[in-house]
Amino acid sequence: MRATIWILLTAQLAGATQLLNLRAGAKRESALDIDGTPSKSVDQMYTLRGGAKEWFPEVTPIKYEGPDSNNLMAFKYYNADEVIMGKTMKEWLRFAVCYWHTWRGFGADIFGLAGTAHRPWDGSDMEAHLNRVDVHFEFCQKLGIEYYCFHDRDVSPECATIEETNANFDVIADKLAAKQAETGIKLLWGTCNLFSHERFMNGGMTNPDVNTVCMAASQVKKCLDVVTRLGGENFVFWGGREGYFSLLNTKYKMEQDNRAAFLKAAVEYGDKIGYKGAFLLEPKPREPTSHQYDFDAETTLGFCEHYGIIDRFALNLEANHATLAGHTGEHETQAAFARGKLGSIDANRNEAMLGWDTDMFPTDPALATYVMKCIIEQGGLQPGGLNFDAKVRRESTDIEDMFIGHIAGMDNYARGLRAAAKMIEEGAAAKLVEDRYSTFKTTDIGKKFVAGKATLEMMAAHAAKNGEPPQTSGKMELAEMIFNKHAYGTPTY
Ligand code: XLS
Ligand code: CA
Ligand code: CA
Repeated sequence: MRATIWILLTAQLAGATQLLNLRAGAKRESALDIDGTPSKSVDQMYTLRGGAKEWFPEVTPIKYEGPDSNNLMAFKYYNADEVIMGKTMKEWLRFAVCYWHTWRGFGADIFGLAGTAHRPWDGSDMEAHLNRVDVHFEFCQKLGIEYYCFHDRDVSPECATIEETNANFDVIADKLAAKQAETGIKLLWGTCNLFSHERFMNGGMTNPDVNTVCMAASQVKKCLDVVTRLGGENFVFWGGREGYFSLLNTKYKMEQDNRAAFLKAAVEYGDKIGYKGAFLLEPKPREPTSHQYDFDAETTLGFCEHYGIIDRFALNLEANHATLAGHTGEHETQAAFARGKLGSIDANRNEAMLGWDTDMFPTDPALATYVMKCIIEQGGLQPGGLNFDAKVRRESTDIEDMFIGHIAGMDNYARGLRAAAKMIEEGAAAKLVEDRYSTFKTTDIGKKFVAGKATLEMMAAHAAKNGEPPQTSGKMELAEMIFNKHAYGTPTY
């Protein structure tokens, strides 16, 4: 059975490589600069040599060329070492490439399970897994991205026994460690896939069968070992199947209790083995379950507070999950920021006309500006970062598109950083908000109220004495005008 699959895969791989070479020829003319002149680097990159030492031989490291550049394969706003408000851009932004969409995604959707993308690094045997490590680090290096993120099962296969699975994970970890040392690229976070295997159809941490909960525990234990070994700066829990489809077969409270017990056990184990990173929970309201327990930022923080684990967890937020919850990415960022729990960002965006998780590259200047404003105000995102949990559209089948998606996302956030810094330096936006709440600072009753010392009688007496307050404009259009001036302003800075 395995041998047959392997033969099929090999044949498919050979076919895919050929196909790419064919596409190579066909696509040459389309590799143009914005102004229509042929771009040498884009043109040449189609000559892919799958399996050769260099996977993207014609792509030279992407450079900053400034806002006036017409080169598609250059940064217009991201200038890694430029200092903005006391930190370099790369320190503020801490970009990461995600392993799952980038190397294991193939353009599948629910109406096209076979996908559309044929990559020379596809394959499911150990050789393919090891090859992908090379592909990955070369890609990160060429983009100048210094971090990456993975699920255990993205980097390493699930085998017949736990022993075999873990042994293979160690082999991959050896290579990841060697490549990290060679390139200086670091692990932003690791996580466990507790949702794809059929054993997790009823959940991982919240499975109704304790034997399956233990399978999840075994996976988390191993992944924590590997992430610790690789110096991972965060460990993420995203509970894709930690929720329910039907309340009629679900012990709601017990599942929440179990999840808290599981998370406590994971933190304890991390402490025991000397894991130094942060623990993050990633909210998402639904999909694949109809209700996921970590619904949104507030719900997740409430859960942590209720179970006494709030000091050990922060949030990893994703814009597309925010919109699924009926919020905006801005709202979720602010909700976490306000509680001092803005841990890391999965930088993507949703498609407004669709109701599911589209994980598109983050190209919205307003969202990037708002997120970067919060990040600047909290003095940075470290140990978190901006992870591109994003995939090229299933129609974007060229390898070039993977570079372009990342370049566009990086430039958008770099532009957001520049815009947010200007807005903060200018001060008009902050002044508008400060003025709006000024009575809490300028009146005795306001100061007492903020200090928690105003009784209801005191406040009623104040109202009786003061009478009707003057009408004060909320200045919403002005706030938007100031914000847009920066977020969408002429990009000359
Ligand atoms: C899925 C999530 C997932 C997490 C990591 O919707 O975004 O990819 O980021 O498990
Ligand atoms: Ca995510
Ligand atoms: Ca997602």
